[in-house]
This record gives sequence, structure tokens and C-alpha cells, in this order.
Amino acid sequence: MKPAVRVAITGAAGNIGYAAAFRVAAGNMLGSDQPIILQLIEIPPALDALKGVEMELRDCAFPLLHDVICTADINQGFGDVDYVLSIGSRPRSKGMERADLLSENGKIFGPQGKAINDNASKNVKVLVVGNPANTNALIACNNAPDLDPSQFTSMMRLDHNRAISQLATKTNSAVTEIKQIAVWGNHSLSQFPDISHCIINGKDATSLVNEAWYKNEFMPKVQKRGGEIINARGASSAASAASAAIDHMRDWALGSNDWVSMGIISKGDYGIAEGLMYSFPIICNNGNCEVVQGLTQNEFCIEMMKKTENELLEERDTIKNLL
Ligand code: NAX
Repeated sequence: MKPAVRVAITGAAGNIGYAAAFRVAAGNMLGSDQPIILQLIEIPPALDALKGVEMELRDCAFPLLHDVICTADINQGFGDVDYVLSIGSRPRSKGMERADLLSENGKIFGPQGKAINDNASKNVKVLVVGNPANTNALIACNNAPDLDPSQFTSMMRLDHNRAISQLATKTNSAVTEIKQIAVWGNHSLSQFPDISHCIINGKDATSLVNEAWYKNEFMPKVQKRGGEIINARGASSAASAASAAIDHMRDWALGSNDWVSMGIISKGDYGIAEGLMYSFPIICNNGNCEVVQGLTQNEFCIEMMKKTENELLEERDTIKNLL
């Protein structure tokens, strides 16, 4: 049997953390032969609820789950961890401006980045889910000077999966037949779901759907899906977000068969400002993420990619004192 790996989940008593923990423990993230030690991190007021999560996890008698550690101490919580799902964050409260939200979260993700830097495995892989995910991930990354920036990513996989699902429904295809979809930029309304290189069952997606549907229905549907779910459920996406986090980490660790969308630190590919946490189409191999190279882009794509880049530049500017 392989040695156990340590997976930290922050906000583990929250909706997404609760949904994710059981699937990680069941082997959905790292495979059915990989034992896991879960290190669940919460803020002190949520430690009682977290204890309940631990009890339920133990009650499942998951064969792969070797131990569960619950803590509000981030140095302990990130101790020797191989994978981090950083989900807990400060939600936007009534009357809070975007700039306040960014700086309040900076106070969480700066210290978390430092605690990961000081305590985690040197090969740790970090996924930030808590919103504003891209900029929170950027802050964490910048506070971890001993780690490589490529070890920090932000979650765009829910947007990516939503795009696949919408396109599969429209074209009457199986989700597995949709290849090479990309969601560029920020996890926000400015994100750019791009089907210009997408292949469905061997055919160009752009030959199967018309441009008006793509621009006026598909793009806003994917961009605003989170709001649509809140309206229907009275609560934000939880199981689908947890599922996307597991997809993201699984493909990063074990390899992706297709393009995936991940927020990574830009190295300037496609003219995107260096150092921004920006989502690109990525292929994961042997634990590495490579941006898909050489894509031709029309004027519309370039305009959409710039728009979401500009929003991320503004976010970065707002929190520059935390970098
Ligand atoms: P919940 O409010 O249900 O849970 C958040 C949990 O985090 C709470 O239990 C809270 O006590 C804990 N927490 C807060 N600050 C913490 C800290 N400093 N350290 C550890 N734990 C802390 O929210 P939930 O629905 O689970 O959503 C979590 C985050 O995911 C939110 O920021 C949300 O906006 C974000 N999302 C990101 C998505 C993405 O695609 N990137 C999609 C889904 C989701 O909206």
C-alpha cells in the first residue's frame, strides 16, 4: 500500500468543504489506491461544527482515510501537507465594497500563504477556491517565497465544467465528446468561455452552434450560472463546486486527458501580464501544468481576454500592499 498523503481543507465545516471532504476521503481525488490523512482547518467559532464533520467522516469507515485532524491553527493544519484545498474565505457582507472584500480576504490568504510556505511539503499543490479566488491565490502565492509560483492555482474548473455541460445539452452530445474548451481569465462575470478551438465528436463546435447563441446565450449563461443557482436553491453552488475542486486537483496530480481551465501565475503567454493569477487552457502531465500553446485568436477573443485581464489588474492594484 502507498504511504498516506496529507490533504488540507480550509473552511471544511462550510458547504463546499463539507461536500469535498467525503469525496476526497473516498478516493475520488487521488485514486482508489491512495491513503489520505485529512487536515481540516476552520475558524474557532466553527470548530464544533467541524467536530461533527470529523465524526461523520469516521462513521463512513472509508478504507483510504487513515486519520482526520481538526484545527484552527493554520501552522498545524498545513503541517507536511501535500495538497491544499483552500475553500474558507470571508463572504461579502451587506454594504461591503469589492475593495473591502479583497483586502479582508487578503488578511486571510497572506498568512495562509506564509503558513503553507513554512509548514507544508516542499512539493505542495495549492488550489484556492474561496472568492475572489484568483486574487486570493495571488496573495497566498506572493506570501510563500520558498515555493515555486506554479504550486499555487485558482479554481476555474466549475466554470469550465459548466461550459461543457451547456454545450453538450445544446448539441445533444455526451459531455465526454466535448474537447478543447477553455475559460480564460477571472472567476467572475468577466470570464471568457471560449469555444473557438472546441471539438465535438470530431467536428468544430463553431460549425455546430450559431454565433448569436454562443455570444448572447451561452457566454452569459456560463458567466452568470452561480447567480442562477443561488436564485433556484437559495444557496450558492456547493456540491458542483466541490466536484470541480476534486476534478482540478485530480487532473493536476494524475494528468488530464484534455484541456482544463486553471488559474495559474501568468508567464506572459498570449500577452497576459506576467505575475497575474489568470486562467488559461492547460494540459496537466506528471504533476505539471502547461499552457496550451499556439492558439490563433480572432479580434473578439483578444478583446474578451483583455477585458478579464484588466479586471484582474485592477484587483491586483487594490491589494498591492499585500503582495
Ligand atoms: P460557507 O460560508 O458555507 O463556508 C465557508 C467556511 O469557511 C465556513 O465554515 C467558515 O467558518 C470558514 N472560514 C472562513 N474563514 C476561514 C478561515 N480564515 N480559515 C478557515 N476557514 C474559514 O461557504 P461555501 O459555500 O463553502 O463557499 C466557500 C467559498 O467558495 C466562498 O468564498 C465562495 O464564494 C467560493 N466559491 C468559489 C467558486 C469558484 O469557482 N472559485 C465557486 C463556488 C463558491 O462560490
